[in-house]
Amino acid sequence: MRVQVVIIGSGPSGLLLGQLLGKAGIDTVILDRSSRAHILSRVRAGVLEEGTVHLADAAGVGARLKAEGLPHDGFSLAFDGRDHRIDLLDLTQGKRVMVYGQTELTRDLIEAREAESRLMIYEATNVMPQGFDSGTPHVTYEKDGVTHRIDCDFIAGCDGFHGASRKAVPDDAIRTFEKVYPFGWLGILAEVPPVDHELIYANHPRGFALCSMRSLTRSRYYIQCALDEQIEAWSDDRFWDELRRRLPAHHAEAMVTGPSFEKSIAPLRSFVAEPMRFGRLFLVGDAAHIVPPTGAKGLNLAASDVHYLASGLIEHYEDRSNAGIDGYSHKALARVWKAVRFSWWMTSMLHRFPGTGAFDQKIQEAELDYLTHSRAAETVLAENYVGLPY
Ligand code: FAS
Ligand code: PHB
Repeated sequence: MRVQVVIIGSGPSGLLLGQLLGKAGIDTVILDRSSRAHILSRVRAGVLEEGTVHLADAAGVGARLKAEGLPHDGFSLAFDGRDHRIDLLDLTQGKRVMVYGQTELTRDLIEAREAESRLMIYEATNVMPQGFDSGTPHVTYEKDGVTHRIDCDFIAGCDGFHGASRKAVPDDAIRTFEKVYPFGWLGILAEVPPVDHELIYANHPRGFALCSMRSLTRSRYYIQCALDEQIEAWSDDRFWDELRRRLPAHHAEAMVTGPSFEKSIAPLRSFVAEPMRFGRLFLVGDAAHIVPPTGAKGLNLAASDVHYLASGLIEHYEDRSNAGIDGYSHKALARVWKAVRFSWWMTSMLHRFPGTGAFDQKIQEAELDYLTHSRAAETVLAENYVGLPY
């Protein structure tokens, strides 16, 4: 088989890229090691930047997002028993974010690809990008006991942090930067109305908490937890009690609790691989970078990577110009590092770090105090949260 672009990974990166290239008449195949059902069972991000919404529109999946997504004009910081609202709309002269689950966006993208009869190969094992630094880029994989080969012009490694694409790059050709945080997030989903109409990011001596949502009847909550926490040790009652202890009293009293139907622990890390291009192989999204979810940037960075790469590949085929693909890594990394900084800053400001000394704790409190008394400080937070320009 031969296609113009092989996409490894059927998460938001791979699916968005596949749609944008397909709309431009570029033929692709998407390979994923997981099943369709498993991909659609994953619960991850919840906040989309306007750029991501525009990209979803261009990919032909904007309708349900706009009908069911929740536009949010602001969010609150909660600490010292009180709230402080960050008015995104005012501080950014009209920008906002859209609350819409990554699971739903993934479903919309898969269904759009299927409706356009574009090739998807699930449960492909031992997927290997090859020949990307020579003249014969191709991908091999196994399915039903048979080894297959797909020849192509380009390979998009959209296979996430644990994927095969980044690992296929020779060690001397890639440089990585990493920071692992000494805590994780324990998250639940429950069919209960959210505690507030906007998100609440809480800094509390017992640890960070986040009140988010998927709809007006489905809530998404997180609490900071130790890295060695076991899900089995967290009953719903224990979770709800801990979450309420970390929120100001008026939120704790108003909270509607109920049975969770999803409960998971995610570790937090910052990670960047440079460069993001190796000959005919491009790394996209989590395959190239990871951010702690505090700044709601992971999925949105995947979207801007896709925007840069899709534009470059379309320019290659339509205008016979390689300027876009040659500039992909530099352009993507410039935006990635600013989002990595913001996500690190939000995480540092809102979490309680084990072993933090009295001085560092006072610095964190001063950071929050400065934010609540300076429009300039709020504006910096707001413009990063809604997403820096592409
Ligand atoms: P993904 O990891 O989503 O997709 C990669 C795909 O590649 C998967 O379908 C996988 O099955 C496939 N794959 C992997 N290895 C393969 C191989 N060897 N061969 C073939 N296929 C392979 N971001 C936020 O903004 N907010 C959040 O709250 C948030 N929470 C998260 C929680 C968790 C547990 C995780 C892991 C991430 C979270 N993220 C969050 C980040 C997340 O949303 C990512 O940024 C987003 O999924 C990135 O999309 P992709 O780059 O497509 O990678
Ligand atoms: C979510 O709803 O899952 C979510 C929202 C905002 C974040 C992280 C996660 O910063």
